[in-house]
Amino acid sequence: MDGDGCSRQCKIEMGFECSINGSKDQCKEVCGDGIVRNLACDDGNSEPNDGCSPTCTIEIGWNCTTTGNNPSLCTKIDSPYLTTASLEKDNSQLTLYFSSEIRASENLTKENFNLKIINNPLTDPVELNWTIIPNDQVSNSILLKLNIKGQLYGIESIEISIMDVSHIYDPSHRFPLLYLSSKIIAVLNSSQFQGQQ
Ligand SMILES: [Ca+2]
Ligand SMILES: [Ca+2]
Repeated sequence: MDGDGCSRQCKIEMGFECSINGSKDQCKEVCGDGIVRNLACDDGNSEPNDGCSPTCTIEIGWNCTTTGNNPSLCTKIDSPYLTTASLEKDNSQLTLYFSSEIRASENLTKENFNLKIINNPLTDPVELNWTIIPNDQVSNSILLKLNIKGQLYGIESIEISIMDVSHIYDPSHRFPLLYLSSKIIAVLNSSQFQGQQ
């Protein structure tokens, strides 16, 4: 049969090498010749840390594609990063969106986030507290429950930054977020009066 290294015509197929073991030919795919048959990748070398390992497996944090009989092309995967944030109409919940799917580790705490209200005209500042809404599922967002005490004038925003990125992972590669985005801003919805409770 074709595709196992030895063709129907008993020729060694491209990308394989065969040796005679007893009465049978044993064929295995060559790793490092730049031709992919069944292996995950083959970049034509036996070097590690370039995306395709010396045993022709795709290395963690990389993505490899192969077209035709060309060597695999591997590119490093960017870790997820914080992109935008949005608020519920009543400012009770803040959703932080990431560039791709993430998973929050159980060690993620509210202290990993720094949230502050900016542009509030009062000298007596509005009090802002938050808790994380737990989610152990893969998702492209993290939800924070907000508790705002004080008067808002409709010109305020929340400035968000992540203090410690090591508790948010790229789920497919188990990498923590590598890149800290700059601070992002979510505009608070106008004329909310909270804090009666
Ligand atoms: Ca090969
Ligand atoms: Ca390699």
